[in-house]
Amino acid sequence: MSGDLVITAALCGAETTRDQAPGVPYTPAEIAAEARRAFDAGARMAHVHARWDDGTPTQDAGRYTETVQAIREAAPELIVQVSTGGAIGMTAEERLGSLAAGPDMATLTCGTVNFGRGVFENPAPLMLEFAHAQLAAGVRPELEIFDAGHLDNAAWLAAKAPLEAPLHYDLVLGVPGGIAGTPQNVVMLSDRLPRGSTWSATGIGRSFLSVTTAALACGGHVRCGFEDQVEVEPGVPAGSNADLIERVVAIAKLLGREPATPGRARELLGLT
Ligand code: KMH
Ligand code: ZN
Repeated sequence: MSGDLVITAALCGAETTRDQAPGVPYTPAEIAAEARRAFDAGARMAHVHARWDDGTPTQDAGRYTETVQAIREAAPELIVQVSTGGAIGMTAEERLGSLAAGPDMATLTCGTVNFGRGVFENPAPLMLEFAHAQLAAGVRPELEIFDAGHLDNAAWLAAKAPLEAPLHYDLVLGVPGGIAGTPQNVVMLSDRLPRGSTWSATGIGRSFLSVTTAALACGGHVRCGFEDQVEVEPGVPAGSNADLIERVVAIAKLLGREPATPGRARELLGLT
């Protein structure tokens, strides 16, 4: 029987460095190899950030295209979702560079949020601009929710832009500055989503276990990877994204859930 779980591998992010985890991939070839390992471990979607060879984050269209092509060659069945969040301080125009890579999906953050010592800026006009850019590119959005009020912003956006319901959301909990990574918050946020929505949850850092377990128990999907966690247990860095994905698969199994086939994952996320 096919499972109903879509695990997203957030392969490198924009902020995680090799000082934190030596296995963080930077180049297109490294990111593609990690994508393959992630797929083999049970991931069905890759959340992609591009980096230059020295690890500097970039939204450069050419670098993204190279990275996405390498992923598609290494793991053709993986759903490819690019970031339009980029890194703190990037302009809106810069951030939209990733759409040129021809992804299946792209992130769309539903509001401004403190982000560690910085501010991740997503004012209303930017949200609308990004929604229209994604519609024009034929890319399905994933609405990123970093705080409870972002759900209200998402509802505002869905009323202003012709986004096709049901929409897919990622609840990101545990960012310093955003909503705390607790099981109660997973229940509260997922309960507030419009009926019929699909959703995943991401527990940043050590909120991983409680957020992941709550999401799995509530019928949600899960995102994990070097962008979100660097340790498989306190003090032990993951060697690969696959280590983090295997942990989700193990918890899921205990809760009677298993990864969807690649085709089922596309159906579940409205990509067919
Ligand atoms: N790097 C963060 C500031 C996304 O990918 O859409 C934003 C981020 C969200 O990673
Ligand atoms: Zn990201």
